[in-house]
Amino acid sequence: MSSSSRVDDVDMSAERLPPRQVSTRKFPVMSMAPTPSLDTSDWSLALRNGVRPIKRWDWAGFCALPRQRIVRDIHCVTRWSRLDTAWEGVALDDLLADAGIAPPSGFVLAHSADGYSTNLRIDDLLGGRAMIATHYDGQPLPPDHGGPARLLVPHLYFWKSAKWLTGLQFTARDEAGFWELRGYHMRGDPWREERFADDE
Ligand SMILES: Nc1nc2c(c(=O)[nH]1)N[C@H]1C(S)=C(S)[C@@H](COP(=O)(O)O)O[C@H]1N2
Ligand SMILES: [Mo]
Repeated sequence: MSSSSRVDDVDMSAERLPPRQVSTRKFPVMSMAPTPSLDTSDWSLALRNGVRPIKRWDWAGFCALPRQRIVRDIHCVTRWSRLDTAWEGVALDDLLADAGIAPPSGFVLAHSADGYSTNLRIDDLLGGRAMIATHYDGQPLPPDHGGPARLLVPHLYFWKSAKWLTGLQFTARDEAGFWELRGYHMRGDPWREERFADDE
């Protein structure tokens, strides 16, 4: 027997992992508070510019928007990554198009039903880079993972993907959210290892 490795022995996942991440087949639940119980009958998503309301979608209105399916790798700052996760939802591009607006500022604060928030640059949300996901792996998103709807910004560390999304607020400046106020990075690019505020 030859000891040379065959192509299918090579772990192709290595080059898909950002620095110091480890691949897992599990899907851990990471929450700062208990899972809120949300019913789609009283669910809504509010889009605001500062304090000014722009548009609000109820569940039926939100589900009528164009939908996308994507497969992406996700990376948690606690060092686990999960490859090839399959999601379905509404691209932020399509949400803003439905609101009939161009972004009034360069920054967004995402707000969640559990009091969580996280900040994002608008260019990290557009161009097909982010969605509001309602389905995971072909099934409605389980409550522990943010159902009925969560933000999904897979090219940034997973804390940026706010679960139980209830609002998106344009802000004039880049305003820190829950973890960013507690020392985490304002942007959170895993390929640049932007974990903490003082990582370049
Ligand atoms: N509303 C809300 N969103 C949240 C969190 C949270 O505590 N509340 N945790 C964040 C963190 S730190 C991570 S790693 C991911 C975890 O998502 P998961 O539980 O589906 O793995 O959700 C992010 N979004
Ligand atoms: Mo996290």
